[in-house]
Amino acid sequence: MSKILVIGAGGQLGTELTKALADKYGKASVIATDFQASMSSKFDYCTFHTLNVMDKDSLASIVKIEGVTQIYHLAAILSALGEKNPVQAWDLNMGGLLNVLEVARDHKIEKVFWPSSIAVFGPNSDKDQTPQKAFKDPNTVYGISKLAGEHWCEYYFNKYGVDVRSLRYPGLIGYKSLPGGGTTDYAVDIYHKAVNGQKFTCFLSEDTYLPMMYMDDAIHATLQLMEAPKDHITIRTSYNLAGMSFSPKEMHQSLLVHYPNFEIVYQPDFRQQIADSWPNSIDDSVAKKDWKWQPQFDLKAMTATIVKHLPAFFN
Ligand code: AKB
Repeated sequence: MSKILVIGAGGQLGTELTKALADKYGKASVIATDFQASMSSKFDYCTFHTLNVMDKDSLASIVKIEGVTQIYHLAAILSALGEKNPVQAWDLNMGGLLNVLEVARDHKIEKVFWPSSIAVFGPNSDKDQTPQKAFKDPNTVYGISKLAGEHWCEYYFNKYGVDVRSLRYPGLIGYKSLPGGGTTDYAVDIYHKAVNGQKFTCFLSEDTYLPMMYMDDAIHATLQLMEAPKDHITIRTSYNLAGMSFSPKEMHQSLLVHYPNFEIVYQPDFRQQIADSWPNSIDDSVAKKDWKWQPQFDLKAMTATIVKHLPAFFN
């Protein structure tokens, strides 16, 4: 039986991915971990340990005691928060990944998943339909750590045979947990304001296009990548992944269909510069070819789903 360790399970992606793994492989197969002990309340359906990924000995000990065979390492400091604490972001994003790769190598872990991001691209990358192998000059600490991390993943695969797989997620949008510290997170907060009848102040300008993805698509892509036969995986850095692209103005329009009085004001801040350095849209044809990836949600479908479920979820 597989034993799947999720690191950073209490975060935005971890909350939903851990549940999806338990549904797919069985509750007894999943071990959730988070550095905050209070997150245990989210995981009454599976084993939970408090774990700081910077503590390599504790990580190795959980892997040994639980007989872990796969690791999903999701803990990271995102782009906007990273710019406020650059050294801390680098330490966690790089140090955490290296601990996971070393433990995976020592304990002969079968598969590792690690998320990269569209943040690996920079101001001089192609803006539209950014190709898999586009020039990359990230200008955030988060983006630099993700680009370096991608090369570490490829290195551990080539040198030690660690089967690490990775996706360059666009901005992820879900309603089951709150995001923390990202530049794309306006697209999560906006739903909470609309549903609660409040005005939304957007920290990006109205025409800022960014690649985004509904959480269900991100979960499907992750499970699909991890299930793909090893010889189908041709990218050992990280796969481009696309769902949809839109601007805050288009998002406002999609919400006006459900909340005709919903108001938005624009007050761009330091996150505008981060967003301006990222692509408008992504070419994910290599993922489509290698493991038959296909997104299901566009902006209209995502908005209809979220406004239907969010009120009940948070009340
Ligand atoms: C962020 O905005 O920092 C993240 C990302 C695109 O990786 N959501």
